Amino acid sequence: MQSTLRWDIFCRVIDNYGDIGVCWRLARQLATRGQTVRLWVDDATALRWMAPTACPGVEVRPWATPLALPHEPDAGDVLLEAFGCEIPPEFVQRYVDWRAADGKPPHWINLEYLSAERYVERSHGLPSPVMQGPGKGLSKRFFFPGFTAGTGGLLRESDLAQRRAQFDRGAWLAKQGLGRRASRPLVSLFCYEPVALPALMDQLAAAGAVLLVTAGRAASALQSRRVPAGLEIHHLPWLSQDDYDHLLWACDLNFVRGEDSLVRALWAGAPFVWQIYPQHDDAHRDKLEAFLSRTGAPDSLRKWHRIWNGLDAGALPPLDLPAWRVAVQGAQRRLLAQADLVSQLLKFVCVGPGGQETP
Ligand code: TRH
Repeated sequence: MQSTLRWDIFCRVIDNYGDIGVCWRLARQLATRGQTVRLWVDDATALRWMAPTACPGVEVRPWATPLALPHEPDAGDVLLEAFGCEIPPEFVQRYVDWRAADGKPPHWINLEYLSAERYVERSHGLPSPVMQGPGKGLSKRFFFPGFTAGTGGLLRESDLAQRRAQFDRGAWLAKQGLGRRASRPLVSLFCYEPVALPALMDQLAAAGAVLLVTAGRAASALQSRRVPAGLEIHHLPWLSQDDYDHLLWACDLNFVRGEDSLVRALWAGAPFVWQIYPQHDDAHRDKLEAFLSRTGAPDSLRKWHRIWNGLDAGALPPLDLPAWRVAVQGAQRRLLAQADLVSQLLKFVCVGPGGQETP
């Protein structure tokens, strides 16, 4: 049994598009399962291209300072802060008052970044007592996405397999003006500024590939680079999240980055290379290795990742797409057997420790 709840999701855009990308995807999936969502975001610019059409059940509200507090007399049921962003105290105060007036228990969730590292299983679901501010005395709970059954899982729409099966690759490529390239190796590029980009371009030129370059940093990274003979470059406009999926489904090899596009590449099932979001303390090295181990990456793919991420020097090994395809499809099969993130989140909130409905 699933209750209809009202969710307040808070999202601060730090840089790039992962924060808002994950929050929008989460909000949308909650809404398709009958939930009502207010998504509070400090910079909604990217939603113009990422989400060009509204989603019934999701209302995007500006997170300005001071916050325009909702006038509704009724309380939201769940407070969710994405990636440790701090919910404005005036909103927390209102939430505390609402819950007290309703006599219902509070639900305050801290949604964390995705990682395949071991600490995720240990930390998922742990309480974090609030020590100060209007929420003092409450307890937030950590919700960690992840790759194993002991974590919060991965975002995955319930109709994803059906949409994938109905995808018409030829028609989609024709719509992008790529109809005549459909028989050539197609490679999508979504990246930061990888040092090995010229080496990749040389490999793709030798394979007669077409490189489909996403807008933004990937396009800038390519600017003023010499394009080797044999490689064709096609620049894409900003795509909606659904069309970005179509791009991944249409290509033979995908270069992805950050967090959300990584998960989409896994669901696409084609060979991919991930550029991890770099952290100053080099923490991304362990995070990358954990991911490669968790997904059973063969040696050639591991080596490729280390060089692509600037963690090892040396020449890029050849692209070994058949072996990489086997690895990604094996990982996909294992992950599909796990409950998706939104199903787990709803259970996390709706089902108390004893199995009773709590809100
Ligand atoms: O943009 P990113 O590099 O985001 C990063 C990471 O999430 C990182 O973990 C985080 O700390 C940092 O931001 C602040 O990559 P990511 O996560 O793949 O997000 C990109 C989103 O943009 C994703 O939802 C897919 C979407 N997208 C489109 O909708 N259309 C497009 O044309 C493209 C290129 C991307």
